Amino acid sequence: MLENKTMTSEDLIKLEDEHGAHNYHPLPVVLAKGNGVHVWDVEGKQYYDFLSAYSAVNQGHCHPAIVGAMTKQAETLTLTSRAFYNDVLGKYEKFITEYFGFDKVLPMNTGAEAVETAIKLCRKWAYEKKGIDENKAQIIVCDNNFHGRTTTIVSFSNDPVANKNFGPYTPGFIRIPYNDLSELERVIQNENIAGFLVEPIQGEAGVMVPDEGYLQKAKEVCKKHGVLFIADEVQTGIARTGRMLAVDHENVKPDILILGKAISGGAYPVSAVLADDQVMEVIQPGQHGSTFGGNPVGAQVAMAALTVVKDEKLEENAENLGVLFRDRMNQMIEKSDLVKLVRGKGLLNAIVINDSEDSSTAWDICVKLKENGLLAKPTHGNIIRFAPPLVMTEEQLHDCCDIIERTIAEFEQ
Ligand code: IF1
Repeated sequence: MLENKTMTSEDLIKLEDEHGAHNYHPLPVVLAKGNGVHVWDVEGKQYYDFLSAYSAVNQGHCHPAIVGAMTKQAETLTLTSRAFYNDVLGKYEKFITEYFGFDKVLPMNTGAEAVETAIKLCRKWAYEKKGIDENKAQIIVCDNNFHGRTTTIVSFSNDPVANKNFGPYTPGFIRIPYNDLSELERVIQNENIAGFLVEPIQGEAGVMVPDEGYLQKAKEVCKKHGVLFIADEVQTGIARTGRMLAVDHENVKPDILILGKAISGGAYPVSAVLADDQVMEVIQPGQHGSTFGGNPVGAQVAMAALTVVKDEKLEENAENLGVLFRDRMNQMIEKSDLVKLVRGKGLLNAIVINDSEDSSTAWDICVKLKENGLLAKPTHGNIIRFAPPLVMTEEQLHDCCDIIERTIAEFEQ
């Protein structure tokens, strides 16, 4: 047996390198512990976490209410499959549908599975309710989308890193520019359009915030043409952008809502697809499912995690700290040649480095940030995403902005 306590970060990185597939290129830090906004590496060094496991840990690391709910349920009943009922799922389904205001939920585990579920649901609805001819349904998606890693989802990505040599690709998707209503209106004329799948803020693309009114108008256009508006809130949901859902900023109710990541506070893989009856009723027994989806541990974890968001007023905190963060960054940018701009909503933000996309500056800054006690990850070459847990205090955020400012200054010379 390998003894963790006798191994250094270097040893553990080497282990992964030798025995794990090389499908990631992590920052060279090996984490061993987390609590709230902080994580600690194997050597005991403390960091602020400014990634939050890609916005899964909005409630902070190892939140006692979430971990408590998880361990209590894990000691009682972990999994029954959906061949039998369990005594938690129904309570969770009532809880989450009331929480988000939909008739029904379809529980899954990962974000990609929930996106797949939404695609299947949309297509089935199109054939059985809208009357599109079999196998003709098309779903509109956006350039630079990120919705997960399955073969169907990467089929409609335009990122060659995500889809090159994974073909043949699943047909049935039409890609249009993000934040472009006239293209949406043009393409939606096609009578075979079943749905419009969109991220309310594009995460992987570099925290691209659309123009105000885009989501509301897009929803109107969909409604006018009998097309389902499908919001992927896997990353933007659960108070991350300063509202429970990013679509709440524009008072939009999606026809299909996709949730993942932070509905479990990062404690356990839980995802969900929500819709009203006229859509969800097209799914009948045997037509879709998952061994783990709707398991009692996940159900308890999600109820606890969503309760924490309300009890601790995380929407409000994300909104307020977001304003403060972008203020501090803008003050820094005024004096900086290296950082071009900051953008985002709530605590989903990014800074753009004044450098070419293929330079290593953003990566080098993240390595330096790590040395200075803050963990963040570059996206698309010259962009650094900043997404701390939403349980951060104002004082901690100022401390973090000081670290970022100091680190950037080291690169300016
Ligand atoms: C990785 C990004 C974040 C997502 C949206 C569905 C999924 C995701 C809008 C799939 C997942 C992840 C996965 C993670 C990197 C990551 C990410 F950089 F790619 F954009 F969050 F910022 N819809 N996002 O963002 O959810 O199946 O992973 O549970 O390592 O690939 P999943």
